Amino acid sequence: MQIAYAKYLLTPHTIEQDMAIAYDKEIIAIAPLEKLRAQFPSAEIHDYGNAALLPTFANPHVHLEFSANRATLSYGDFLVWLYSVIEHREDLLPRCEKECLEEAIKQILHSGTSAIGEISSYGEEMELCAASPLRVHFFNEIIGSNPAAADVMYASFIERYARSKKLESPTFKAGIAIHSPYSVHYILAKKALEIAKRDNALVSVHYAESRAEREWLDHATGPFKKFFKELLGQSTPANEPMRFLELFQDLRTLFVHMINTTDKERELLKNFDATIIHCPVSNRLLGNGVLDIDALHNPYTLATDGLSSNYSLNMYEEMRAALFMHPYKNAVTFAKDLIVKSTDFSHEILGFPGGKIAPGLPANFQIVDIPDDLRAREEIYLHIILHTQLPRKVIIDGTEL
Ligand code: MCF
Ligand code: FE
Repeated sequence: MQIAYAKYLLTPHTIEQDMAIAYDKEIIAIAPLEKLRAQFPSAEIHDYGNAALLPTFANPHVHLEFSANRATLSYGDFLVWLYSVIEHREDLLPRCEKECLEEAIKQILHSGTSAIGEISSYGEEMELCAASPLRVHFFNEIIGSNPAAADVMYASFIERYARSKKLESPTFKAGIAIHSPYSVHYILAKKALEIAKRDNALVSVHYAESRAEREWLDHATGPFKKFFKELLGQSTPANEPMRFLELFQDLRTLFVHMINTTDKERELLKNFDATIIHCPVSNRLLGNGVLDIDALHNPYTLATDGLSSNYSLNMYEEMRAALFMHPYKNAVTFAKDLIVKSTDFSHEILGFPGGKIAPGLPANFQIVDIPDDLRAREEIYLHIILHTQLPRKVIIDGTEL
């Protein structure tokens, strides 16, 4: 048994002062330090002093396969980025083998994140994900807008999905990713989603990410017209947006980006089991703009996206970006919102227990330094986001990293 004390404990919904937690692999009790010391006299005690103890984060949308990217891919404009992915994919992905993947996972863990939603197009990182201390919801991606290639793409998806199903455990779950409405043929999406329905699998889909996507799907014009004609010999979009969205009716889905949605689309999703995944840094770098979070009818949460469109997988960086990209939101209350979403809510949507400090949950928590001169207690969430580069300590399943 161990006991951890910090001046502030964020459950994360409430701020408790001068409370400690007793834990082994799980959190056993929450009480004042003296009480726990008397109850567990042989426990090892960690006194972190002027710090906050809070749950670890979940990052529901990453692409670990792209973790070798620093400056290979072009930023600035979505289509320019996409052309650069096509051009460099073959040399970029093989650059991220075991060592590179392990480094990315290590950085995720050390920045206070213990659960991820991993979007995987080849499945090479599957075993590493399953064996790591991270909780991983592993989304096997299906892609392919050309009907001629549909069978090959479907077979590859089914093989990877089956392989991930076999690896399922309390810390590893198999999910399904439909890449996007412009890149997945309607029939292919439908078939993959029938599997999701059968298995009650969680689904992830990139939707309404760029203005180019909107122009292409709505009017078959814009920069995607040339892209599809030259690279795939295609002159019509793979999907009609509303018909595509209706495929997700009876599923649990993470809709990623959602910047350029219409009123009608947002209305339709109202009655779906849908969560919006907001990736502000990725959206900024690819020139896609800012998600209007107040226009959404569904709950949203935060993610980094991959190193294919971000400089970091650290959720503190992402929260700072979100804070500054929504300048009309009250910084104090919005900061609390971001921390609650990134801990409790993101664990809930990925289907892993955690994201809260409560007895019976895994002992997954982090310790962050708090400025000595903090006066307004309720501003602690904001100061955590402003001042934390990395947590001082990260504890996963009761063990310090
Ligand atoms: O989320 C970002 C930007 N939007 C779309 N796709 C990706 C992102 N980062 C990586 N990707 C992957 C995607 O999963 O890049 C490929 C897919 O495998 C793009 S399609 C050639
Ligand atoms: Fe993505």
